[in-house]
Amino acid sequence: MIMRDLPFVQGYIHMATDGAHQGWHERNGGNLTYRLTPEDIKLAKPFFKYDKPWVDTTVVVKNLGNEFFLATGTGKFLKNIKYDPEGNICIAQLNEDGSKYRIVWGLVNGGAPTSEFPSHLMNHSVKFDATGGKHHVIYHAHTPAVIAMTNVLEPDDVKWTRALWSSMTECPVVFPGGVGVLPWMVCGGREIAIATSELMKEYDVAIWSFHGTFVSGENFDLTYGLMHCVEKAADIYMRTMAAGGFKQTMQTQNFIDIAALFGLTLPEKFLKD
Ligand code: 2HA
Ligand code: ZN
Repeated sequence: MIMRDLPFVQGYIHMATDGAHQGWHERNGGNLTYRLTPEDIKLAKPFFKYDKPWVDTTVVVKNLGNEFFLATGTGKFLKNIKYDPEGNICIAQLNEDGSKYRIVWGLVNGGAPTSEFPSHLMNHSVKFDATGGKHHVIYHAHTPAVIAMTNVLEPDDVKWTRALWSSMTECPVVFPGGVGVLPWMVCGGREIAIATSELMKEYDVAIWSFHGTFVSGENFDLTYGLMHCVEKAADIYMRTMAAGGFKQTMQTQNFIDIAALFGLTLPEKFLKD
């Protein structure tokens, strides 16, 4: 068996490929990170090499000390991962206090983890605490309908959550916590990492105005499905706007009924008329 055959690497490759087919990853747009389980580490360890230098993470994520992450390489195209995983993705190990990382596998032609690695790490850190270690996947995509929607709807968590929930009945079931929205910020840096991780304390979805979407989830399927659901709802919203706007839509009572049927708790702030 080689590294690319391991189940978690296969899951990663499938997700990146599916996202590319959706049109969410033009050029080197978007990135995906996965925190390895103890079982993954056991399988992958024989392939690790410890000859690369430690590099500053620019953010300190103490609760992730010694964890391993499978990550997209910076500048790499997600569509190419399936043809050459070793050249386009890497596994990075964090040091004891979560302030540095080193590449232990992959990026065989050189390179570094995604430019959004600080945001990914901070999101992993927040979600690790919030879910008791259940969440393993952080995914960033350049989702066209969501980006278009940031041109027409102000960055307000309540307005966005209601707009998306109202666009498709499944939405409150798939993201009962709602979505958080950031105004435009410089990408790739510490500030946007901190702002996104603040939203991730409350939500599994963070929208970056004029840029794209960040989501967090337990595994590849659920995280991809969340991204897909948010993007589809945004697409329906934009189609409706293009067709002359909403003539009728879902009401607060409809959400309350869905919550009762599915045993969900929907935050009060999204249930005001
Ligand atoms: O990886 O998507 O936000 C390229 C990006 C930066
Ligand atoms: Zn991006």
